[in-house]
Amino acid sequence: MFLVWVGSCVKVRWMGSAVILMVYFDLKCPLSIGILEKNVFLGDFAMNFNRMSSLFALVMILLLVGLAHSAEPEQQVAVTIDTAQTALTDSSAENGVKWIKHDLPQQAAGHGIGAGDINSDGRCDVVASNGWLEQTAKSGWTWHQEFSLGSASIPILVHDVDGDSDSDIIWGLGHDYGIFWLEQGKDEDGKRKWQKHKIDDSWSQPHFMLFADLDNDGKNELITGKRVHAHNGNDPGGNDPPCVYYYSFDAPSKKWKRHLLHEGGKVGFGINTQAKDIDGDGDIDIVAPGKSGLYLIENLLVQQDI
Ligand SMILES: [Ca+2]
Ligand SMILES: [Ca+2]
Ligand SMILES: [Ca+2]
Ligand SMILES: [Ca+2]
Repeated sequence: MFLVWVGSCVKVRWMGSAVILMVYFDLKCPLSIGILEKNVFLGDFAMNFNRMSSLFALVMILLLVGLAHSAEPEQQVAVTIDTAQTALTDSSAENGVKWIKHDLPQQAAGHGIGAGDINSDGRCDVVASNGWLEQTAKSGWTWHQEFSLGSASIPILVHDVDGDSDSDIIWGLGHDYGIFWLEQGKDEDGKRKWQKHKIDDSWSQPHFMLFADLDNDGKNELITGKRVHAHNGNDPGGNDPPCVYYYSFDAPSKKWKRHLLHEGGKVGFGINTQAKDIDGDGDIDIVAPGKSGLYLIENLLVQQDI
């Protein structure tokens, strides 16, 4: 396709993604409106000047360009970079909070990230898809390539699942089926080893998960849900109905029990679900934003007038 630009092209949100809306001429049609996403041409809406008056065509152009410019701008936080001190200043924070940049080893780069004290030395470590970064006493990092989680959720959770005082790992496959946990243990030589257990692989795209005590028993439950259209429907099970569940762990049997929070509707997870007592009645509720909308899942455990 041969393109000649005749107006501005603008960045807008469309179907949950950032796209470029452009007005152009091509050889087949004098005037077209097209959509471009990450260098991939998605389609166009052609108009023929021969069948329209010039005045009407001009009005259409102005309306479309005006609509594009009035689209909601992406929220931006201004960040200035002080290269001499490798410090970042967040202008949205009061009193000018400064962030000092620390480079982490590249082995930790990939899909999925989490943090927690893996080796119980009191220092927080970083967990990645293919291993974990041990924070050393001198603020350095040592890479341990001890497992392979796949395209893991964000976050990967570090938690002592079985209550034996060492940290285990919980994650979901953010773009496939499956929620799992890695049990930490030791082999005959005292060397750390990991054993993989399945929690649930009956639904796909558990891209985000969190802990909260939903039943007020003093122990946190694992809460997660389907990230609706995590890859715009192209992941395995990507067009299956949304769902939200929480899971409780029974230590003697080492089994997880699934509890239903939502099925059969539109409520799913995005990438930043929160668990808070929104209505102040003494139980934890869930606020779930995502591509299918923004939802409050109200906990009815405690029902009292407030
Ligand atoms: Ca540690
Ligand atoms: Ca453990
Ligand atoms: Ca609980
Ligand atoms: Ca509540």
